[in-house]
Amino acid sequence: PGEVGRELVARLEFGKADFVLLDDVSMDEFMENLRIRFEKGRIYTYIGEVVVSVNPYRAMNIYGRDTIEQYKGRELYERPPHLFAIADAAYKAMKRRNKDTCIVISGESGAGKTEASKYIMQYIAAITNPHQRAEVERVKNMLLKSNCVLEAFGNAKTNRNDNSSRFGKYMDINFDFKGDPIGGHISNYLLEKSCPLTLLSSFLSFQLVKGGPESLLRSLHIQKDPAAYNYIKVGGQLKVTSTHPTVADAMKVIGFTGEEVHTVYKILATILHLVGLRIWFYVTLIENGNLVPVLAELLATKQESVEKALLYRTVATGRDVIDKQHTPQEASYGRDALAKAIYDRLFCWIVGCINDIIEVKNYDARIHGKNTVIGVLDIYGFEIFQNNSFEQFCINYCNEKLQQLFIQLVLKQEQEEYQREGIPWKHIDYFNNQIIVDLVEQQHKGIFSILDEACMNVGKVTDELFLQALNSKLAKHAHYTSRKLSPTEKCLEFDRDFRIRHYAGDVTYSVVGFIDKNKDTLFQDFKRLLYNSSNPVLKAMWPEGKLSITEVTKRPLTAGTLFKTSMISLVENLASKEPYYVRCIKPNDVKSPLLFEQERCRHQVEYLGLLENVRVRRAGFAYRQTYPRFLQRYKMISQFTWPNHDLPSDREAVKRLLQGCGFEHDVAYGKTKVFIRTPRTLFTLEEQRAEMVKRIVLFLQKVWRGAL
Ligand code: AOV
Ligand code: MG
Repeated sequence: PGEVGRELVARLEFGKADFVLLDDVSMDEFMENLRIRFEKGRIYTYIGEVVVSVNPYRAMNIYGRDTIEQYKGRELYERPPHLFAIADAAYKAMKRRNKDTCIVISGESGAGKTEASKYIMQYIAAITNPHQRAEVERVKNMLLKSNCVLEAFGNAKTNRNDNSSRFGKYMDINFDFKGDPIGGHISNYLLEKSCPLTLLSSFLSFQLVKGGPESLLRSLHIQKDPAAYNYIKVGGQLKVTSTHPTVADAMKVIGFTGEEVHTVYKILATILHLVGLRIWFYVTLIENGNLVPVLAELLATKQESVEKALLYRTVATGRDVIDKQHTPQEASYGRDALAKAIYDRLFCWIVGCINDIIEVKNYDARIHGKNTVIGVLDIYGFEIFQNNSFEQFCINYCNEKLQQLFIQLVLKQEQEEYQREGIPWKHIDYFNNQIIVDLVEQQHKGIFSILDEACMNVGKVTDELFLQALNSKLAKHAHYTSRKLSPTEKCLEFDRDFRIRHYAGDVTYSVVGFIDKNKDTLFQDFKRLLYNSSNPVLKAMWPEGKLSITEVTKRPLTAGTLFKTSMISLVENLASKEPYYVRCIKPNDVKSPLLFEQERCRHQVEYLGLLENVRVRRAGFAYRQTYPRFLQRYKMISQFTWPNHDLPSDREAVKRLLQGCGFEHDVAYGKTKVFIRTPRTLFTLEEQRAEMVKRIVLFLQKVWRGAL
């Protein structure tokens, strides 16, 4: 009775730690449990091995050293649900079974993905390298510090999140045979270039305008008064976000040279000045020409070259090469494109440097040693803004891909396996978003292809023509509509709107800017300008500036196609690993630690497919193994199977073994595999095995001594 009483109290107080334990799998019960746990400060709950996390919007005292110790080496169900448990599970699987694993963190913008990824990294760093090997410590330190640098350059304040990731990050951590981290690799996806201003306003104003020493500011020609840069005002004021104040220090610790850090400052200052550079509206002339020498100095090039690159482009006509003057509009476009491109190159260069620093150095480990990987994916979440453009389109497509992966791995594969194995199974319905993925990425018929086609048209290319093409090709698609196709709909207010019914909700996109952003043109003259800089760091960022005008012929791949390709390979990579999932939920839109907005949360639970996840999980089995391997591990716990069995098949032997242990009610026998429903059964088997192994060892030791 004591046990039952405690259990009951715990239940009433904190809700159920695993949604699988709900009495009735309904949306209402699910939400009730989620709410109770959130209100009691239990922000993590399981669905089997999936962690559901609700952003607490307050500091939680659950990430300290003592908590880490509690989770280290434990099985998933032995402790209350936690990110650390999932990190430990991924780590154990990697170490014990020599498998690459990955942790996929998903959820909408502001749901807590980036924070979760950092806690996971911290946990892995804390539990490894018990012998304090210096090289491993170095690698760990680099991996942790790199986060702070990347965030400083790649995060920004948005309406949805004060510290929103504007780039996707996938980080592989490599482990040696001892299970210690020996290196890593970061892949970054689409930095949102269109708003370097937002990024800069946070970074620059904080780092330079406010905090920088006088001499540094002077050398960069930056004025101390932020008002001088009110053109980078975003959302009304120069915003200081949670940018780390010691980015430069962190960069130096990671291994950037003083020279490199200083170049980074110069590049940031260049962008700041470029954005402030004005072109006259009617003539192609620079209005505030005093900035030209400043730019030339910062970029280590000649004044004339800067001016020329801004106002002219070199074109090859037959055998002649001539300088053609831009129109004022072209010049303004070029200037903006340059500012964006410089920022993008800078970011990629920083990622590249970090990768050089953290890559697995030890040649032996790389080539011969057992080298397994844990990947951690933290990407930008699904987002809907007032005005959604190409970037939101890419970001939301990325989230569709990840949802598809989740469906493939958690819902679909699971059910297919039961069918294959001939285990009685009642199919569980779920919404499969493949249709939306296809709408976006399909060859020829998908939106990216239609966009590329529009961009390739010779003659006048406009966003409107692109929209026309969409309308004519996708008119019948259930997840696509537009102003033209449904003129009466309220949310399709403008002629240039089209709407996609995403798995997570309807998003109206404005087609304005799609063509430009997809083409992502940067006049070759700028590339040459920067390649010819006498600053070696800057030069290294622009290798293709080496080509002369007559050598540049190939049309570069479009931004959309590049993004699509990178997403497809990301998902392939993730699918090749053993995945662990963290599903983040945002409790409210006002960053309150107290508010659990029922409808908002319910919507997320719905589109994340969590209820279906519970159903599949509940009807399903936690553990499965082929008969021979199962026997290999557990045959010593039964007299019928140890040391060998004389039954007609391994399947029969496993059956006999499990009957003997009294687990008959908790298992099912497939064609090639045995399925075990609850993890507890497996723990019991493991315990019995450990006990037998101990006895066998003792016995052998006796025999051995006797023989001596
Ligand atoms: P995101 O990564 O999911 O959004 P973040 O991880 O940046 O969201 O979380 C947003 C904010 O919520 C953080 O800045 C914290 O203030 C708070 N928060 C999140 N998780 C926790 C936690 N475990 N404990 C305390 N506070 C937390 V985006 O990057 O926008 O998709 O593109
Ligand atoms: Mg983030």
